[in-house]
Amino acid sequence: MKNRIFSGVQPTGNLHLGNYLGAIRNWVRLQKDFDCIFCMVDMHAITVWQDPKELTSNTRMVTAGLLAAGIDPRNCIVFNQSQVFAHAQLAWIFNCVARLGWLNRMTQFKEKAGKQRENASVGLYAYPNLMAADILAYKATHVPVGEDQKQHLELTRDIAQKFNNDFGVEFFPLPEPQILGEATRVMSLRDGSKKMSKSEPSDYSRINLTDGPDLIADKIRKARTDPHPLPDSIAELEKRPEADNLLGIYAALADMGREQALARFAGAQFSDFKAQLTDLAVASLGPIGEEMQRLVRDTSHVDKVLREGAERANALAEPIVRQAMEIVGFLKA
Ligand code: AQP
Repeated sequence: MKNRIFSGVQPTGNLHLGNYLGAIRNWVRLQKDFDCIFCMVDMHAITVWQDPKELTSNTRMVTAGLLAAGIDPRNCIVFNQSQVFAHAQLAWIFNCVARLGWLNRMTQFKEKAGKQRENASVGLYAYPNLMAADILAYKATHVPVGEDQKQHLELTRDIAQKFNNDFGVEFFPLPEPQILGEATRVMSLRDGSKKMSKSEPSDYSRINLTDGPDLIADKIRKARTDPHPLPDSIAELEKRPEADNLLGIYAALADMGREQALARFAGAQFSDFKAQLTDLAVASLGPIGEEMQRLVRDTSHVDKVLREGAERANALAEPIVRQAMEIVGFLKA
């Protein structure tokens, strides 16, 4: 049996370069060697307010992004989370397995709730338990994600371990994170200390997969940098977050190591480097963006992919979650 991958993306806005380099491009490469399940996690999305119409259209758009990037729904399962009830059922069990102390350590909740902690939804706090359920409902063994999700993956392993210990079973596997490539944490183009994110108000903080060449060029031109030429050592680069971010993006898009990219641009002015980065970004993302726009207009195709994916996902998850319910001691009707 091939190892099984589960990974998800929130339909909270347009896909950006961080989602692509940190996650989706790796998924495309892994689909040959693993059984893959890719999920539009709409139940995670509503942990912060989503306009219902936008949630529907974003779910289609994010699905279109996966397909345009090269995810093949004939080989992989592609679906939206809310269509498969097993996720919510298992999440409730995990709400009762995970400890408050564990969730209190989650940095994503702290960042997203910010100073409005008392006003954050209960769902935002319990988000990592639902994520554990997403993965373990399929007994997935590997989870390709960006660096930002590493802590949630560790929590998933803790939950699986505690469930197995509490009930004296070897039921859930402890899934391995796969954090791959040179751009595991792509930062905002406006602030090298913040990650590139769909929900950041400034569109100029990110490159969206649907941005055309002129907009990509403008965003890269206006990306924050410092006045010095690019350095010649990684140690120097790491002291300059914005330069480090742009060079990391270049290396990832060119499929080369950071050292190799730095050797190419050591001593270069940002204007020259940015022009080459723009050409590379346009060449890499342009075809994906165009295909995405085409698929977004073909809603019946996208909906069919999601419907068929949900049926296949349900067939895998339902028996696993049913067994978990029996282990817990829930009486079968
Ligand atoms: N900046 C990033 N760099 C590298 N990887 C990233 N990912 C997200 N941002 C970056 C990875 O993309 C996958 C899908 O992420 P998500 O949409 O489920 O959630 P997120 O991490 O909360 O992404 P956003 O874009 O920041 O969304 P909002 O603004 O709604 O919170 C994950 O594998 C993630 O690691």
